[in-house]
Amino acid sequence: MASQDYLFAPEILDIDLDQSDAKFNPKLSIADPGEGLVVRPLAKQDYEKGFLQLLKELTSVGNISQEAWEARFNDMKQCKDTYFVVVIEDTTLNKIIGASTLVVEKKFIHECGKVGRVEDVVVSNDYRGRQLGKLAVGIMQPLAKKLGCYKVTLNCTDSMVKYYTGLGYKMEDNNANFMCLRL
Ligand code: 16G
Repeated sequence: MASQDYLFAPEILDIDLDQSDAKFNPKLSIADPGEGLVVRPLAKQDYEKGFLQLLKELTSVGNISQEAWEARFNDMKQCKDTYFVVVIEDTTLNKIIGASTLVVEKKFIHECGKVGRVEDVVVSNDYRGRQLGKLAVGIMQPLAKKLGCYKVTLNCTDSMVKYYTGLGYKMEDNNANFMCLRL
């Protein structure tokens, strides 16, 4: 296989899922996420592996040319230590079937602290029942910790609140409202 251009160094995913509030039964690890599956950073070559088609299961994606894809990928890669798009590939089909993103936001508050934002979590409907949603979200916690974040946040629909609560996320008393102004 031609060498892959990864968004971030694969060694960064050398983390222990046991440090996540998400509990797996049967046990899963990043090195062994299930038969035929691999967890790794997004690669430039994933344009050919259905990454954008997968995102369409989450929301609108539109038509993205290979040129536009590569430009955005390069931009994200250049923003060092900021974008961590993690994918789950079914290597038997060369297809991306799950993904989640950690965006690391640098702050002045909390002594120049960092906040991890979990974004664009999606697992193909065809792979339900294999704990892969839990895996995609569960990875983000030890990853954010390893990258020095003091908290991880996400926004979701009302129907998903219970799901994320089960993975350790809480509505904070004075800070639970996600507000949005669409442009
Ligand atoms: C969900 C996603 C968010 C994504 C948004 C897209 C998670 C935890 N949350 O809220 O990351 O950006 O959907 O919705 O995956 P939009 O197309 O309305 O912006």
